[in-house]
Amino acid sequence: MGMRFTGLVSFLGLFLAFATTAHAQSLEPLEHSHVAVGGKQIARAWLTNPTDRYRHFVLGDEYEAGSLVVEMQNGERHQLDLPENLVFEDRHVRLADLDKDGKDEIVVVMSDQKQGAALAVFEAINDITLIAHTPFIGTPNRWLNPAGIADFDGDGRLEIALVQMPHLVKRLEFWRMIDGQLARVAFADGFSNHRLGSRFQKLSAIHDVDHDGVVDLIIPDADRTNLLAISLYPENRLIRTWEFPTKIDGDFVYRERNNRHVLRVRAISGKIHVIDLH
Ligand SMILES: [Ca+2]
Ligand SMILES: [Ca+2]
Ligand SMILES: [Ca+2]
Repeated sequence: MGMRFTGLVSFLGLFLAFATTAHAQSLEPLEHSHVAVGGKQIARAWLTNPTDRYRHFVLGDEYEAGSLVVEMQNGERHQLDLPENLVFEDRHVRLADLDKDGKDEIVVVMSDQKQGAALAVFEAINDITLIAHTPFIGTPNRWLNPAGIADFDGDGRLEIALVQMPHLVKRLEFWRMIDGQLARVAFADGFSNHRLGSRFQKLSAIHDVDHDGVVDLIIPDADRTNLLAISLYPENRLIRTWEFPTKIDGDFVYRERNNRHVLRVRAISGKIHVIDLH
């Protein structure tokens, strides 16, 4: 497995690097997608070039993105066009310095026609290059939804939280870049951060719920009727539960107000619940 995975990464990296040439195609952000704004070498990054070649449509629109565009702080733009077997099954790109080299990496869900989704990490310096990805799920039309990037265990390195198959398996996983590879460092079943067919992917928030100096992940349980706070420090555990009268739906809004943090969580009824996190 290890060798096969390593070989795949190398091959894919080569292919994708080769595909990043200048293009005259539209660079407009994908409809219903979000442009990421960076403070390091990347100014902005977004998904573009809608395609219906991967007929899963888990995010409610009958397209996915075929390309990724990165605008650097110096004004240069790079575009990466995926090969026909792949799409970006995502409406967000996330910028984070996963390897602590002072430059942001790009974190995005990439799906294969035959193997379903993986979480991919791209480098953008003079070009866009795939540097790591989680193993593809292995079956078409199986998806994962990222849940947040933060130092969840207080070791100074970032972890990426994601839910594998949020409509089926509902497994929360934490991954970290170690020696250029993504390694899974923790997982637990019983979580979901997406409703099938919904455009909303941000059913999660990052906050130090128990005030121990290490941030925790706030995320719904498997049927989205309880909101849970999960801590990886000093051990993996559930630290708080908020019960909801109906299913949780819609992007969470996290705000600081008068030195207090509040989380606005929408129920599927449309009612907004305001949680005071202190
Ligand atoms: Ca970096
Ligand atoms: Ca960490
Ligand atoms: Ca904490």
